[in-house]
Amino acid sequence: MRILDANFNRAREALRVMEEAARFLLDDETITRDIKQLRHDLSSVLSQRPNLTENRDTPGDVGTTIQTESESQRADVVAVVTAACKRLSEALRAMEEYGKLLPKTGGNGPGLATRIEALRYRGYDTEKRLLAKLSPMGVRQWRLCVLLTQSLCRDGDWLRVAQEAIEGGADCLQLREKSLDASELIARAQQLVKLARPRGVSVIVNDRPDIALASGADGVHLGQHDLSCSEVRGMVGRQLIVGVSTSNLDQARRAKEQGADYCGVGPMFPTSTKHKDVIVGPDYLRAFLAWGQLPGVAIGGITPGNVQQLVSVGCRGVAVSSAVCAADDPCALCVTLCGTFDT
Ligand code: TZP
Ligand code: MG
Repeated sequence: MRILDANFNRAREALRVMEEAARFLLDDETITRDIKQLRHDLSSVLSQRPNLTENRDTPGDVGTTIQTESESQRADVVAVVTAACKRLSEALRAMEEYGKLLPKTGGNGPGLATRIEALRYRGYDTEKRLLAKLSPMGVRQWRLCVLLTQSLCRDGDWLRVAQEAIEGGADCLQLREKSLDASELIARAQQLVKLARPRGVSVIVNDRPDIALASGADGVHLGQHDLSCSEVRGMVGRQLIVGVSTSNLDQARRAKEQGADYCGVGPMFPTSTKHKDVIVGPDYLRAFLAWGQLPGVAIGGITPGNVQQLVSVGCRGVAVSSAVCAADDPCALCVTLCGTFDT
């Protein structure tokens, strides 16, 4: 009974930690409601055992003072929630196994072990949904992000460039259009999501968190003169990857403080795609990599002819627009760019 009591508390506490994430970090009503229901169903299974606390002996519990290093520190909220999910499944499993020793009570319904087992499966499902939503799949180091702008594409065929970029190894596509109506932007973002998602390629929308959310894209990219990263985090929580363009370490540090997931690092080389007064060049990339606190993609005027200069200072990913969009063969160009990282 002490084991059941301890694990009942453990499971309930784990569910609380999970519920707070769904409620306050994700603002997700459905997952919050499901976790709350799980907590109530757990209590109702245990209500058949009203004498559960009778044998409780916290002062005599030899386990209360044993702590491991990893329990006292967590890297981020995802680690906190992951630990809570693990605690839940362990606690339910312990209750299920020891519950098998109990004589059945309360009629012909399933016994305690069987009912706890059903809760454990619901717990796994909830864990999966919660963690999937909490850590957007794309917070990773991309190798090649292709910025898609129709006016730069040969024959204006931006979707063909997107397809070829994926074929050529791009692992991220950014929709970058400065003068389209919202309805057209959403339609394009949706087309990109449909194309990219099954292939594990991320979709980022430039400037517009609203379009990113509405289209089901993975994230939004912000410049220094757009909505700030904190403002966007305030609006979207962890539902989107948020990236920020930076040209120096102060901007990178601020982006990190404000909750950015990655930085654009540039401009590396002169570019006609966007007006830039200062070319910060590979020196800033070197400093950014030495700082090392966020994933970054180098950007600005990158071509197969100069990408090696970046790789040789340790560059792990690039964002490229005109060189890919305007190429005769965007697929081959992407293959060449990606290939530089393998040498
Ligand atoms: N931000 C910094 S440089 C740049 C942006 C959007 C332009 C990237 O385009 P290109 O054509 O690869 O230079
Ligand atoms: Mg912008």
